[in-house]
Amino acid sequence: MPSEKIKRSDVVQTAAPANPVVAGFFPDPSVCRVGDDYYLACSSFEYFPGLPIFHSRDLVHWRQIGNVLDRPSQLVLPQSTNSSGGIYAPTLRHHDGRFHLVVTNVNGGGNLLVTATDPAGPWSEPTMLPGVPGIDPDLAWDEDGVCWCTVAGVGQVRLDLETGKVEGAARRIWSGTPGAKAPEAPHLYHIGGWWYLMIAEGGTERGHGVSIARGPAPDGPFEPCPANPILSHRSTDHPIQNTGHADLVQGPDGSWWMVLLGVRPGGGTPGWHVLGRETFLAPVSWVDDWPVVGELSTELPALPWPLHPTPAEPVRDDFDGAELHPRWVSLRHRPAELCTTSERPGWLTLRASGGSLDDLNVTFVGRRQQHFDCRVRALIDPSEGSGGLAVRLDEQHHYEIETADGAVRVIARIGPLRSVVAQREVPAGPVILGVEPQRRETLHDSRTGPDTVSLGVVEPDGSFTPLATLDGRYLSTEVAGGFTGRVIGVYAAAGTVHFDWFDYEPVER
Ligand code: 6LW
Repeated sequence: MPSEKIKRSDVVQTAAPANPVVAGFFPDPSVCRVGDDYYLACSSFEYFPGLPIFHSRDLVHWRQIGNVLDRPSQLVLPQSTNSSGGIYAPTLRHHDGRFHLVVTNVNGGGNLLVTATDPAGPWSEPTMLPGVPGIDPDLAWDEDGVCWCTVAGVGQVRLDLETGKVEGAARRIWSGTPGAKAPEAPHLYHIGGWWYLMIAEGGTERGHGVSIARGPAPDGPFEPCPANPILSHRSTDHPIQNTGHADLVQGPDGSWWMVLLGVRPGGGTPGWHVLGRETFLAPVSWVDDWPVVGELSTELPALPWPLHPTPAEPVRDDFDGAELHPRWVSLRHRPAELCTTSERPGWLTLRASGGSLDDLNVTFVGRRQQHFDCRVRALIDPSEGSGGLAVRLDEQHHYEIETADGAVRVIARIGPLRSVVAQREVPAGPVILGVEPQRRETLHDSRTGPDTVSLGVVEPDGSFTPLATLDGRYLSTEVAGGFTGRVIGVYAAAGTVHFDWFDYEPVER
């Protein structure tokens, strides 16, 4: 078939199973197993819809089946919600025939519970849990059906799931390893004859780790594992760093596994990670009734059960359907009047609300950057306004290429500084804009950044002309701070802009 006849939406991305099992900014994984099926949910912070949820049959191939909080009635992220605020770490469990998810909205009412019979949705309206203090709530049920809710710190309450009320005051059940900061992300499990309390500690940066304690009852008393932390990559040169915030699950053959967050820093010193905190998988064995975490590497061990590859993702989103794929996220909300595929069929129409990506209320819709090297393109019709294609970390850290009135310009916002770094004229009419992050393979010296980000236009002959190639470190978590990662997407800066399609294609090097 001649290549011009191949529809871009038929071109697919294939991925061999490898760690991370869910690449890009998908942190704080919580996992549960129901028969042969596995489900996993991650944090989403200031983005709407919230709480991406994935399905797998083999623990290594995961496909996003929806978002748990996908209706404005379930998820209120006030305009004042700061980047890396909003929706923090969830716990996903299946109990009595229903999926239960507890999570914290740090900017919108604290802890909440939602339930569903189908994890792809719809999920219930939230039950607010005003008596549950702090962040990182966990759920576990004992033999009498009592629900124990454990939170960062590490405190615990008994919870009535019908009313959302707690019984008694929160009780401190463990403080983690003496001297280690931030005991958080607790998960409580009844395995064999013990109740295990697993936590993250050391902070979610390079010192991050996983520790565990066990006791005879869900409320303790707990004795710490002599081998704590049972997982940490602190002080190592391991390519996966910041490892922690874990959850346990059994494989199809009864073996034990851990999902956890980690990052892949690049560049020289101190190392910068640009894809956010990602979800990894590690094997677990048991010695003397304590879990021992096996090799965590970018290669996965051979699995003794059949693999179920997920359908490959098309490179192109052509905006032909009424709904956007669940991978698309907006900032804080997505009002239909500002973001719609029904105004011009086959196109995504965005109407400006804020003036630029510096604004909390900018109209932006994007997807996570999931590969170090990728090629992103979008066809924009700017005849009724201005807008473009952006790589976003937060309001203070973003690069974009924007078009209006027969011109394109590249804008860089780094901390308090904003600059137009390149501009050029283009023929009037629709323009194909492009962004290409590229990992640096060679370190010139100890200060070399992790990657470069080229922003430019596609010429009528199909070639890509970069207008600027910028250091990617400024769009890294080590520079910007916070808990998220890069999101690449389209936005409106003024008036109304229309996008015919958006391509995201990993580049093999
Ligand atoms: C989350 C905490 C953490 O609540 O980071 O790495 C926080 N662990 O448990 C935000 O993701």
